Amino acid sequence: MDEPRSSGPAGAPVGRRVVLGLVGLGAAGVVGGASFSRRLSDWLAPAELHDPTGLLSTLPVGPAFRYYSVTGGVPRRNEQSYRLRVDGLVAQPATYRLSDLQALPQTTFTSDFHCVTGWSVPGVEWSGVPLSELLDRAGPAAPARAVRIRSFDGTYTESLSLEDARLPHVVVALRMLGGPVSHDHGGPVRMYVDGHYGYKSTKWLSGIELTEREVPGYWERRGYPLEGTIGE
Ligand SMILES: Nc1nc2c(c(=O)[nH]1)N[C@H]1C(S)=C(S)[C@@H](COP(=O)(O)O)O[C@H]1N2
Ligand SMILES: [Mo]
Repeated sequence: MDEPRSSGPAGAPVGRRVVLGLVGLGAAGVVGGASFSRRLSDWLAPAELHDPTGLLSTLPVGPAFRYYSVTGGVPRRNEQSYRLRVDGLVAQPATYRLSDLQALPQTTFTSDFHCVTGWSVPGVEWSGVPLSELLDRAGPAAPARAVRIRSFDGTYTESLSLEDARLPHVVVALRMLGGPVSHDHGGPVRMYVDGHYGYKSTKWLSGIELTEREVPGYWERRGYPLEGTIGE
């Protein structure tokens, strides 16, 4: 890893102790190199880190998520108001409440998160219901080849081939980073599609519709690849 050289927002040099502290928090690999050439405004405060001294928030970079939303405001859904609809080309359409999803088998795993624009967060823990579980319960009809995913932000959509949708680490995520998925991260329920760029992981999940073919999603209509596999 390159030794980062940088200065804080006020021009104060970022000391070696702070840098080593970041490394101690598991930030190695995202601190330094090309990251430091990014504009300060491209980075949010690393709100996901424990930062008892407040020192980290003076750094222009960190292994932190950006909070993305293509819409201005997103309504809040909670235990009472949350619903997930599974329908389309299925034998058994269903509506799940948060408690229904919590009662289903869960899977937990850790993976690196990659946004296609270049930022990554290493070692993120996810838990949720495998999408394959919901698909099995719905019983896809013979012509179904894809899923269309909707968000209760009212705008964002995504799609996956049925094959990708059945991979074990494609989850309807209820937990992320050791707690319930926060509103800003797309809670109470979001998608996490492992092995694919972040745009495939729809936040504020509201609908899963089985379709005959993949319908390009929000970013795909704006030029992102339909497949979205990391490294391709
Ligand atoms: N509903 C919705 N889902 C979304 C997005 C969005 O703008 N709206 N952005 C996508 C992109 S491009 C990325 S990288 C991730 C970012 O997740 P985060 O906001 O939890 O960091 O969410 C994805 N899912
Ligand atoms: Mo992204």
